[in-house]
Amino acid sequence: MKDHQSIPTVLTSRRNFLSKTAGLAAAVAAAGVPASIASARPARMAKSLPDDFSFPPDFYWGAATAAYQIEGAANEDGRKPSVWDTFCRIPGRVKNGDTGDVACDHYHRFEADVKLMAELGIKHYRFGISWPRIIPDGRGAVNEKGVDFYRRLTDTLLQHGITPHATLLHWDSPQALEDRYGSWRSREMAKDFAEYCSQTVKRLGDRITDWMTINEIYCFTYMGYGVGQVPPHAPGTIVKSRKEVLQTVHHALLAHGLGCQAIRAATPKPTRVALVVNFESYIPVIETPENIEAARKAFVSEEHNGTVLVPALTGAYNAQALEALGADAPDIQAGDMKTIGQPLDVLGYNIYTGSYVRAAANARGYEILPLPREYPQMHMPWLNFVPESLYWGVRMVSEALGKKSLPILITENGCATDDTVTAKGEVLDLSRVMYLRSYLRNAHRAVSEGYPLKGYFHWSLMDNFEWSWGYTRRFGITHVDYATQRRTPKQSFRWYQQVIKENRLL
Ligand code: GCO
Repeated sequence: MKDHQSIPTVLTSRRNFLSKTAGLAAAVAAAGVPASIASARPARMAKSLPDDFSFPPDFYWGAATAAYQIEGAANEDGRKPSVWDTFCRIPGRVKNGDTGDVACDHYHRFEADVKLMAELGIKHYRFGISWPRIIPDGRGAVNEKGVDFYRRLTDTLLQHGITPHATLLHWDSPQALEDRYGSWRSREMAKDFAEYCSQTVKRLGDRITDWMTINEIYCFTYMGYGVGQVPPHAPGTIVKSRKEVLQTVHHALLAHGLGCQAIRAATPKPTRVALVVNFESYIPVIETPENIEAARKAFVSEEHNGTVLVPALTGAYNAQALEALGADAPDIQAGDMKTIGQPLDVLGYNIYTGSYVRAAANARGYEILPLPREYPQMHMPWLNFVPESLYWGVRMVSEALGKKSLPILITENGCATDDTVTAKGEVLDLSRVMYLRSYLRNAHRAVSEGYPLKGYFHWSLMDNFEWSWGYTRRFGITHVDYATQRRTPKQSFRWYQQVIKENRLL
């Protein structure tokens, strides 16, 4: 409590004040003091300390899922296969040969799942719409039965006071387009995606006004077509050259741009359009001006951000990233970059981990630091515990890309833990609570310092089909017993429920 008493009570500006108290939060965190203790201030001090880890009253609390990961009903009501249905059937691609055929059976259980969301207290829900449910052949006839499912789902959400945020493509593109022209290898894909957006928004735009075009372009392009690696992502085509991989990225960006235009042209109501990116976050290993500058440089010029986030937000690939690609840079047609750089209403940010950087006397001016073998990791080989990544990712959109007032939503954040149900029927996922508390503290820091972070969607509402990991990895705050489809809220669900209720970090 000694630290608290040293907080000055007279300060010149709100921003200064909040950043000082946020600094304190970080110090408390570093000292390993639980936030609940940190915020339990003596009553006499309460008034002079406006910052008790609370969030602005209009901050969005939500949870996220994706169509293929939860819906199941793969062959019902006219849906045809997506590239993931096919990929799952290639031996050795997905653990245990798991598929999304049944997944969480959300297609049939959505009413109970929406009740669960209401119990959690979220007012915002991000979910995926399945392209092969709406247009089973990828192009051409619309399957109205598929549309009806999303009508029923969104009506139920709205009845419970939950705003739907729909992602139009979360990786499950129609297999028919893979068969026709190799999906993202063709420019045709961008046009077909835009038409799908248009048809969907025409039909559902009366009840959905928050749209997200595409989820994580990096994953289904770089990892779906990777040269020289076994791609862990559908369609799993190994193309001949790196240039062809970059071309799939370019086509996906184009699809996003054309999709934005199509949504805006088709919507019957004012709408907000977002792109969801899992851009990389670089954390200055020590917060000095030199290292912050190093983080800024890495943020814009490393290949992943330089070829996805940067063109989407600025309408140009990062020059250094392009230079590093050399002859592998994608072919760009006249007008493409303008289409790609459509103004966005919101940026969706999926953040799980990050890398530490420091200034270096090399041509790039920075170096990315390797993590030691014993660095803490969640139940996934890529998921290093780097809570500051959330703060630095948000900050760099302002600082490195100049997008100081572009609203940002954390559209995914969470972790896999090795959960089991106890004899008492509980799931005590305390490592997830630890993870969330630490990442949300960094969300709080970003908001406190005035960065335009407007909301947070936890990944995920419930355990689900974790792509090439099948059902062997659990990211939910609700446990799913896949044999019975029984849902059990975990300890983290109860914790998040209370955070939402009090609108502050606990
Ligand atoms: C992603 C996807 C999600 C995953 C989640 C955990 O970020 O990879 O958007 O569908 O399930 O991220 O890996």
